[in-house]
This record gives sequence, structure tokens and C-alpha cells, in this order.
Amino acid sequence: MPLQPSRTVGDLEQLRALTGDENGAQRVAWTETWEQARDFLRSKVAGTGAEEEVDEAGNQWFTLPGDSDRALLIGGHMDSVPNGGWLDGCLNVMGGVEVLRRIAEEGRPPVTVRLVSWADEEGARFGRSLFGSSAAAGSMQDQDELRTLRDRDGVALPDALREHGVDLDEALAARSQLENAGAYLELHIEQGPFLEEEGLAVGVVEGIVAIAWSRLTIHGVQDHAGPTPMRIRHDALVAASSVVTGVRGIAREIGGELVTTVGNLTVSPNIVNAIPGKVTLSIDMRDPQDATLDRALPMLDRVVREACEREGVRYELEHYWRVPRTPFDREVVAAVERAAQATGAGHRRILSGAGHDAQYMAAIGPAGMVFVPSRGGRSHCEEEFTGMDDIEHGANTLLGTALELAVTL
Ligand code: HGY
Ligand code: MN
Ligand code: MN
Repeated sequence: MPLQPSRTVGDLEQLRALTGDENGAQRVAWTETWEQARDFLRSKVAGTGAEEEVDEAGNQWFTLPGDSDRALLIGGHMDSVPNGGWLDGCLNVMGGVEVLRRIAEEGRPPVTVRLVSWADEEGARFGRSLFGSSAAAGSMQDQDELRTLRDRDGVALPDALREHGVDLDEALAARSQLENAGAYLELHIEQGPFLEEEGLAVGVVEGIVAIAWSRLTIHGVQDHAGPTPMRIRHDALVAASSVVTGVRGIAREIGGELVTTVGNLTVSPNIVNAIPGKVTLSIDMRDPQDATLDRALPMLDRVVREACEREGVRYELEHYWRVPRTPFDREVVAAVERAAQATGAGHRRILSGAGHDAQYMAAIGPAGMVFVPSRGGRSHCEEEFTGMDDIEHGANTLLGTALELAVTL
């Protein structure tokens, strides 16, 4: 029985109505809206015969037992960034539900097929991405750091997890879920402009770029905006502003495919008539080559040091998260390419500029991804969109790859 991508799009439109608003998707992990999305997923998988299990890191698993215990994993994430798009992460999951339905209708599969909805892929609330997949892959080595994280309201990460049935100290036990994993697949939107620019419907993803996240706290001298003469000011926001333009300057100076972003900036006390005493900001740098990030990070150190010296302010700069460039398994990439070819859709090999749970899966076994184009390259915004034809080609490529791997695992 062929897939019914219109059913997938219908599911995604229902999810959008249930968990989004006029500003976009609101499925931020560890919130009630995210739990609604998880209940929605549970209801959609019902009827396939797949059994549900939530692991110690909060990852939601749906297992279709096969003749063999070897497992083919199909993954994605139901969480979004605030005001996010209706496809990022949940296209993977709902496309996976459609593949599960299709395989279940054929009777008992040759291998066990498992759909996983990873917990907190985005890291939107606490600034730590790929939470659930890093725990399952055994890559979560920063639990002491995780215990200190707080959201904008000062809620500690462990407390938020506990409200959703997760004990941070037990999260690494999620490793047991991967004991029989044979291969991992994800269908994802490209979130960039290249497939659409080239009129292609499918991206055969070869791997994921190297990523480095840093956080900067600048301590100035909070003071009155009126009577304080300019000559004695130590304004944390003036120093931060130099850092923001300096981060852009690093990308300009190194060039190539390096991208640098200051996405988050908080000012205290953030009122019209006080000189900012404290500013925190995030820095995200990515490049296809690790060596480029090795060059960019010391440049960031210098930009921050010089900006803060000029303004006479103190600072703490932490390079707290680094993921190397992650190549996908050549056999899986070739299987994705054959499946894309079989759909007749225009396709090419492509590198992912976005991070994905697949990078932790690739670190421990064969993994691969299928991309579909993003209109205007837009993502992490309400305007995120991919047309039905592209979704159909992507879903059929995912299915074709899954069916091939199911007999070769
Ligand atoms: O940051 C990323 O690339 C992903 O969207 N979490
Ligand atoms: Mn995302
Ligand atoms: Mn995503």
C-alpha cells in the first residue's frame, strides 16, 4: 500500500491547530503544550499495534516488533522553538507514523521498527540542544552543567524535567533503548535555501556541520542614565554591542561557509533610565570544517576581551557546547540516494547546516537523513513551509530507505 502523504499533512495541520497560535508553533519542550503534542502523537500511532514506552530521558518510543530484534529507528522531535514552524521536527515524526502505518499493514516486519520522538531537541528553554538523543547515545557528559541551567523565569532544569517525569540523574539509563539499534533515519525540512533554489525535491544528507555554542556574561556598572557623565560609565550593553558586531566580523573575516549568530541577549535592569549593569548573550558558530571553528573560537575570545577592555567591564565567556562535523554512514547515504532516485524526484547530496538528533545517532551507528525543501529557506518561524509534492517525495524516500534497510540490517 502506498503512503498517504496527504494524511501526514493532515496530521501536521491538526497538530498546528492544537499547539500553535498566530505567532507560530509553541511546542517548547517541558511545557504543557509539548505534552499535548505527545498525546496527539500517541493518538496517531494507536491502531498500528506499536507499543509505547517513555525512557528515562523523556524520549517517547513506539515499537513494532519484527521477526528479528534488530531495530530500524525512525526519529524526530515534537518540540519546537517558541514561535516556530509547523514542520521542524514533527514532519519527521508524523512522516515516521505514516511509514509505521504502512509497514504495520504489511504484517510483521522482518526487523523491529521503532519510531522515537526525542525529548527537547531544540534546547529552547534551557539552551542545551539534543537533550534526549544525547542521553540515549551516552553523549550526555555534562550533567553537572545541566543541573545549573535555569530558564528565563529562573526555573532550574532538573525541576522542569521532574514535572514531566524525568530525573536528570537517571537520564543516561536511556542508553538501554539502543541495545538492538541497527540503523537510524530522519526525514527533515532543509531549513535552508539550496534545494528550492536548484528546483530539487529531495536532499540526500551526507552529514551535519560542526557546531560551537558559547555564552557570555558581561558585568558593567549599573547607574542612573541622567546624572552619570559619559566619562565614568562602564556600560555592559555598549560592550555587548561591540561583541555582536564583532561576531558578525568573524564570519566576514574567515568567509567561506562559516556562520555566526548572536541569537539571545538579555539586559539588566533593562529599563529606560538605568545604565545596563549586566548583559548575557549567546554565540552560535557553525562550519563544515572543525578546523574553521578552531580558528574562529580564539577570534571570539579576542573580540570579547577587546570589547570589554575598551568599556572597562568584567566578563565570563564559556564555550560550553561543541559538536564535531558529523558524517553519515556511507551505506545509509547510498540507500537514501537509491530511494530518492526511485521516486523520480530531483535530488542531490547535501550537508545539514542545522543540528539534528541524527548526529548523536551517527556517533554510535549507521544513520542518515532525508531533506525536503523549505520555501524561501525559512525555518524556526511561523512562515516555515514545504509543499505537498515535496513532502510526498520525501516521505516516499524515507519509506524506500526504511524498506531497503529493513532487509539488510
Ligand atoms: O540548532 C539547531 O540547528 C537545531 O534546530 N536544534
Ligand atoms: Mn529546529
Ligand atoms: Mn529539527
